[in-house]
Amino acid sequence: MRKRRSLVLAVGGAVSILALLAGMTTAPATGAQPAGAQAQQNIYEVLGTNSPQLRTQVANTGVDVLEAGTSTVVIANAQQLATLRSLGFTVESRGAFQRPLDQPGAVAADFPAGDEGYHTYAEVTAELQKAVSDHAGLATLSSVGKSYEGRELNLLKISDNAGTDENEPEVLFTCNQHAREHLTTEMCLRIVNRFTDGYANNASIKQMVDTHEIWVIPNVNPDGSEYDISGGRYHMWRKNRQGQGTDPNRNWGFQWGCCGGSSGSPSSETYRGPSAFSAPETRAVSNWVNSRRVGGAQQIKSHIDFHTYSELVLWPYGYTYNDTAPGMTAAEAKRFQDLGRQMAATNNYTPEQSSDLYITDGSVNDWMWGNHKILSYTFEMYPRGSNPGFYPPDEVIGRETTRNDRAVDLIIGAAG
Ligand code: LU0
Ligand code: CA
Ligand code: CA
Ligand code: CA
Ligand code: ZN
Repeated sequence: MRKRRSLVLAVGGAVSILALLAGMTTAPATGAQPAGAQAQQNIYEVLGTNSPQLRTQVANTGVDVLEAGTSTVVIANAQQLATLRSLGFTVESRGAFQRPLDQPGAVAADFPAGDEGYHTYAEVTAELQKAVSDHAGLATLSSVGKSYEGRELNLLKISDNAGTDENEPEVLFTCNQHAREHLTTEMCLRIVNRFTDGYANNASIKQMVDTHEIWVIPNVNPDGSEYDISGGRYHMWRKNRQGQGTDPNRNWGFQWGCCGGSSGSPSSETYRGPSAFSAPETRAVSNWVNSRRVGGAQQIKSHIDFHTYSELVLWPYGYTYNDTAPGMTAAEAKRFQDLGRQMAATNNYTPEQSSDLYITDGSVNDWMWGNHKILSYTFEMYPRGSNPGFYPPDEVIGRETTRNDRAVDLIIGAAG
């Protein structure tokens, strides 16, 4: 099966996600918000969700899905709870926490105490600048555009003669579409550092860099990730920071909003936005990908979008349960499966089609493949379950990003 799970409340000294959330109740409010402005949120376990169809039903109520498996752990309000029960689900309470309210334009000094090993947006930008200055000719830094709050969406290119657009297969890595999935930003930084620092002394890295153009966007949703760590504690924030927030991974313009895999309600955690690419972040990234179509040929051949958590390798389509669909032949589906399973064999993740989890529409993978025939995967990184969920301690960054080195090499190889 896929994402499992029971909600681990507290396991032998380890910090559970609920303990983290509970910590929010006592932390002082900071920034622009009125002191103490918080919203009560309740966590529930929805039992018996042992099919993708049932999990899709749960997700469609607009709840925040924390884990989807034989039961599904969600944050739900009273109305969503009533809807779930009216649909016939058995729903059990798993406690409450206070979610801090908005801090518009939040800037974080660093991650909450103990997790400073993670990189804030400013720290990421400094790392990228350092990669360029340490490796002249091997890396260039630019931007695909600005976030809703005006942050540059950094774009790092790694190749020999990086300043020149050479005729080499291109590969894209994107991270941090979802605000709270901070380990993914570290994954993109691992890719940057490995292929720049490793170039001089590692023949296989040199070979990959010399024969490809590797693009990395470490923060697709920098407003969200900065907000999530503002005020010295985590906020469990997922979406971007436009209004009540748009889910970037429901805002892409392929079969947008088609199939019950997103919500039209701005308060939903899977709000698709008022139109495809209404989020400045997805609009900017997609425009840049469109611009890589040179002389009628898309230069980017393969792509991984990193998420957390559940240790999965996912491939399109997400909008349909079917393996094949318009734009996805049986042979193409088999290629996705074969490469997906091959990558999963290197990192011990679970490989499956995206919709085996639940239906999504407007996801990045569907757009990359549907519009550009880019071999596009989602990796759901460490951990497998809710402890430690979205907030693993910084001590695991090295182990859990290195874990994907061989899969990263495979997706580069798959570009040609
Ligand atoms: O966007 C999502 O819901 C992803 C899964 C899809 C890529 C199928 N899960 S996440 O939000 O928990 N990262
Ligand atoms: Ca830091
Ligand atoms: Ca080159
Ligand atoms: Ca090129
Ligand atoms: Zn995600």
